[in-house]
Amino acid sequence: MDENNGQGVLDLEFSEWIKKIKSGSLNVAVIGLGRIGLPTAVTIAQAGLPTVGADINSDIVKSVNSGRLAVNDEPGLKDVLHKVVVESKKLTASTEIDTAVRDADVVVVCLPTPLDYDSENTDYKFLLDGCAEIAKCMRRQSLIVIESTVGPNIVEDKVIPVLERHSGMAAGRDFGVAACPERANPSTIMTDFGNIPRIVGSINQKCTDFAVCLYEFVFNTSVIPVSDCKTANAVKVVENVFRDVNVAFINEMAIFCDRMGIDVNELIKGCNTKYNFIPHFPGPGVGGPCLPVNPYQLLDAPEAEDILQIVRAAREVNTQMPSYVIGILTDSLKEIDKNHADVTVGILGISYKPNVADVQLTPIREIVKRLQDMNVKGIKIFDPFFINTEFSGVKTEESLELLARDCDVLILGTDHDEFLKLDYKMIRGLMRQQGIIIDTRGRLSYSDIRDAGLIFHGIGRQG
Ligand code: SAJ
Repeated sequence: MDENNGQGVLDLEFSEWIKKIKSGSLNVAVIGLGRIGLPTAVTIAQAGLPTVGADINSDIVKSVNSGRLAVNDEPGLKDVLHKVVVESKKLTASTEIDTAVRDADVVVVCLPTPLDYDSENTDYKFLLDGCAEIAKCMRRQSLIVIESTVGPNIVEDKVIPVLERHSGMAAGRDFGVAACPERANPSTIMTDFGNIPRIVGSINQKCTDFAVCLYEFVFNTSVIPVSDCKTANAVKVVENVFRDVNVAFINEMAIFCDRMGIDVNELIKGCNTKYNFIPHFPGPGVGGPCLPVNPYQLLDAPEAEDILQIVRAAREVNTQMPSYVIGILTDSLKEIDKNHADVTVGILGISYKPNVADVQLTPIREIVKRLQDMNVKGIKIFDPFFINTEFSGVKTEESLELLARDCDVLILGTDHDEFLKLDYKMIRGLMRQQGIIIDTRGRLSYSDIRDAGLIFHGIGRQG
């Protein structure tokens, strides 16, 4: 008999649910201890709830159970992990899903939903296989919360059927399902948890009420209930697709500026004097775990089949930006009467966005691949977050100076803070004659580069 006299938590009255949470006797499982899952499990345990995390990666499980981080790249996570594992002992981890789920009142699912780039479909295998395992051992009247980012149709059309088929139970009658998609950003997750509101939808009012109460208690942030799972999941993907579309818009405006002889930075600055303009900035393409993936999660839905042209067009624009950068390089070589085979190209920055060590779907990978296909004489890379590693078959340099030495062209791929104030005279001295700098991020000073005797090009930039 469990402490609820054989009842499951969803049999409880709301007042009993609150009591169970506040007394720290609500058992929680977190399935998937990756970028989001581990900070989520740690935060739930930090709120005093006994939490068991599960991950197929035994190294992650081992490091969690020792209170150590395998990779310490999330500010604020390390200390809290140690506290909840070693001191309060509220968090343990296992490689077995049933060890985590069998005593759990709530199961939070943080499994990856990566994009299969060739088919442009999201790969839901990890999520659905994980849910099948959960279904086999989940408790009657437990609450399953999907945090993984999925298309708006996925929980209702795929996840719930898998949970029902492998448990022999009926959603709503025998167990609850809610969606609370993660909204934290890599490198600021632990602060985002308390600052960014959460959106919760579920299959019935009781599950919504219970999930809202749990997330408000654990994450100490505002939790917005919506009508159902599909609405919650639509909010998450649409807020990022909005960003992808806006980036595509400004990328296309930058290309138009190149043809018009308008400086896109001046254009954006002018537009931004209007209260309802939301500034976005041109770049070499769109990377990261979210923006290049979320549009396809919308487009995957059968209901999207003959519509969402703007979403599709935005993806077209953003995925062709690496080619546009290569075009700028090709045109600039004509100015110095050189061709690809004569030049060594240096890449400044490979992360998908500034000041993070993250190359997930970075557009710079496509730029390096295009340079390799063009058989340029040499390719060099420097990124302060990736010293002495290898990226797309290229060993990264230890310093900016080693990168610039004997380069003909430098391409700014990522606007890390340390690239924003470069000593262009020093760089010119290291580069070969008539050095070219291509700024794909619109962040470098045209005049400083020109004054140092270097050729400058950018996306939509005019001197
Ligand atoms: N990008 C541009 N121009 C822009 C904005 C972004 O080219 O004006 C590019 C970036 O260089 C990057 C990609 O788009 O390659 C994505 O940039 P991002 O700032 O959206 O960074 P992400 O992928 O880390 O997005 C996450 C999202 N958060 C979640 O999904 C939970 C996004 O909603 C946030 O707005 C973003 O973090 C953030 O603001 O940090």
